[in-house]
Amino acid sequence: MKQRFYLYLLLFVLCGMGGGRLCAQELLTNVYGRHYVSLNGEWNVIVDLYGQGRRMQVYKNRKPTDNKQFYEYSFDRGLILNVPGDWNSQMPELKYYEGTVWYGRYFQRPANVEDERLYLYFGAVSYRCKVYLNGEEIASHEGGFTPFQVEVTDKLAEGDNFLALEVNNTRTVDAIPAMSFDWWNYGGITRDVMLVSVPQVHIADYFVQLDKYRKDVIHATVTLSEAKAHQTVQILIPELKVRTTLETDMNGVAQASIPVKKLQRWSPEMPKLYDVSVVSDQDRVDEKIGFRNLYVKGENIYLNGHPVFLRSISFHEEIPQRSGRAFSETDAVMLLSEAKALGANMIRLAHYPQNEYTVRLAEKMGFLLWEEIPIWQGIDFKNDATRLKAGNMIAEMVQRDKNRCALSFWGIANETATSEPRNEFLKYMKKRCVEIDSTRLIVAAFDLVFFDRQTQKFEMNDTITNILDVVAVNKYMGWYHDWPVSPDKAIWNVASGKPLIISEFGGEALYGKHGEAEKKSSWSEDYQAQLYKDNLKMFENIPNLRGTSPWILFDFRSPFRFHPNQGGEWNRKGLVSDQGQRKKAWYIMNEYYKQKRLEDLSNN
Ligand code: GCB
Repeated sequence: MKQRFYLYLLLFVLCGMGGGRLCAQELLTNVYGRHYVSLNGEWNVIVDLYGQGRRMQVYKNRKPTDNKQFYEYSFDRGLILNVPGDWNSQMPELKYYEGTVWYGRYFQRPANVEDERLYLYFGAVSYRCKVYLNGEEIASHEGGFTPFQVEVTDKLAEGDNFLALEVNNTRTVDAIPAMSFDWWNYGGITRDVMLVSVPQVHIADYFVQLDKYRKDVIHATVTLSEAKAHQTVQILIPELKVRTTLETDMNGVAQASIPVKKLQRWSPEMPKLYDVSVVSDQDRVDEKIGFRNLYVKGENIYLNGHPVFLRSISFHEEIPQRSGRAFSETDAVMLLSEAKALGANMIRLAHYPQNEYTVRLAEKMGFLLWEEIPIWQGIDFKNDATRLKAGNMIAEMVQRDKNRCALSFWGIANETATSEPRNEFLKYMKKRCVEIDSTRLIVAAFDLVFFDRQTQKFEMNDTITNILDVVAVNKYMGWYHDWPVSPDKAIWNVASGKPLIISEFGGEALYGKHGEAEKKSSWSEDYQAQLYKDNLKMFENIPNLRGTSPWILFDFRSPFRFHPNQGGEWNRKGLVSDQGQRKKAWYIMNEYYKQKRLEDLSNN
């Protein structure tokens, strides 16, 4: 209940800041498990380079009704873009476009939904947008990687309705991420759009998971859309013979701890999922949920009671061959299959929440997940509005994925430097996570580890690590940093007492380029391979190392860097090229992960 109060409070504050404008509303849990009509497909668009569309009221989609009228802006017979999809990869003219694009389409009010409540749901719109229905502004949202919804029950006309979105991806100092970042700034309606229908009094939210430590108790919380007491709600897990009836309190919330026997826990080796149904008087939501225990004790991370080494890998939400943002199940298969082949048991979803197809498929395939919001360098930590926005983003991420047992880490920041405003900001991020879900491990990635000449060790001074369960370090030894001592002598004394993950390391190589293993600027696979060997050697000297995540699985597009000899704006740190070819370093990592897996299996 407390969570909902904070969420409403935040929505109130944010709406107030928007000059009383409308904001998106609290998210329904598991939209894919509801009745919905897809609004994906071809949308008409207007590229609004000079920002004239609002003044011209393009969202009204007016047509001349007499001989004297004309409208200079029109969706008719104009450009077409596919939704979902970024605009940059769909038209050569839009490759670098940063600005506003108007999207418009008609849709029909579905039949037989007179008694239902209807929500427009957007999986992600990059980066900010306003939603207009039949000429009226009904919502706005900021944040390119998290979903939002708006209720339209009383706003839909019979028959045709015109939906317009004003989408803008201009980088600004108060945004998240801010002015520069090392990936492509794709704009557009990049994920599914749905018209979701639910009963009048529906299951707004549920959270079902195994106890953090015990394998014989499942905790369930169900929240109805109305604050109604004494409503019955059922949790059904047929395979476990669970058929538990709960009763709501005066806030419409029902809770129970359900004893279970012979539960098969989810793990990367055996990613077992159960059919779970949440049933109320008027509503029913079905889905697959896995159950596992995950906690930290001392310097170890325990999965189902056994210490685990995280064989992680990162990728951006991008299909390099298509040079565009990933958005479908087919895309998820391609990204995750390569991670599986590498031998990974975890994905660090870089650097923002990725689409639900990826998250759900990863869970099914047996990957633990680290999910973060793009608090990536350069964030304006002193700006209260930025803090509130980031808090909103992190809440949307946690709200969307809290029922995924694969989700192990909420990442609250990447590469930030210590300061009082930064500390307050990150504490607030943690608070927003914990209000919704206090069970996941909280992590942040740091880059300010240095080699102390006196102690002859790698050290880090950042007290914010006290609020984290697990500390992560991005360290590019052999690439951005030269070796101060030989790799076998590079001893670490960082975050002792807690588990440490090397969340990034690596270097650039162009697939097929060989020779000069000593020279960084050779951009050769041989240099990259040697760098990997050296880093793996160093990892033996990190006593609390409990996971590694090389940067990165695939070469990715990034205007952050220009290499004429590398094919332009690419970050070539991939273990796999943009065309899907494995570089030498891939095989080194593959061997390392095979060995780490065997060690874990023999210890358990
Ligand atoms: C980092 C960032 C990552 C970059 C990477 C690089 O530390 O976290 O987003 O892409 O370095 O390649 O420099």
